[in-house]
Order: sequence, then C-alpha cells, then structure tokens
Amino acid sequence: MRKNNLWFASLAVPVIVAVLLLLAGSPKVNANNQPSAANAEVKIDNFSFGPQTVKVPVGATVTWTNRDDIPHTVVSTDGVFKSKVRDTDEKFSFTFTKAGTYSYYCSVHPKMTGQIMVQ
Ligand SMILES: [Cu+2]
Repeated sequence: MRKNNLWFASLAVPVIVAVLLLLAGSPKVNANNQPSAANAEVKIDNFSFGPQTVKVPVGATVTWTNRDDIPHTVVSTDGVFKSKVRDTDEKFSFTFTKAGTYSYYCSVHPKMTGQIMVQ
C-alpha cells in the first residue's frame, strides 16, 4: 500500500503542475484579446454625449466623435484630459490607465456632461 501511494504521488504531482500551468495560461489569451475589444466610442450629437456614462476596463481607449454640426470639446473635470475644439466628424481619443470615475464636459457648452467609469 505504501509503495502504491508513493508511486501515485510521484505521478500526481507533475500532472497537477501541468494542469495548473494550463489553467494559468488560458486567461492570458483572453487578457491579450481584451484591450481592443474593450475600447469604447462616444458620439457627440445634438448637444449631448452618448452614451453619457461609459464603463471600460483599465487600459481601454475611449474615442469621441463629433457628429454635431457645431464645434465641441471634451474636457476632464479633474484636468486628466482636454481635447482641442472638435469640428464636425473630428475625433478625440484618450487611454485610461488608472481605475476611477472621470467626469467631463464640453467647455463651449458646459451643460454637456458625461462620465467614463474605468474598472
Ligand atoms: Cu459643446
């Protein structure tokens, strides 16, 4: 019995290690695929940001596109990012590297507000 147990243990340890390595390896594939798929678009139209609240993972890039026929800006309330004046069909992108809630507004029309939640 004792010999059998030792034999089993000597076989089981490498098998368990191999399974753990496989399990540890598979999430990396998902993590590599995630950033591009997790990027988000915000449309500026009719004096509003849509969607007004966007949730993205850390590392995601958010791109705002001005679909209005009026110039707008995208300015972080806390000074984290600030676009130039964006005319029709012009874009602004920012990559969020830290978790948090980022409120922003249009400096030309301060009643236009939105937020990016980075998790
Ligand atoms: Cu505006």
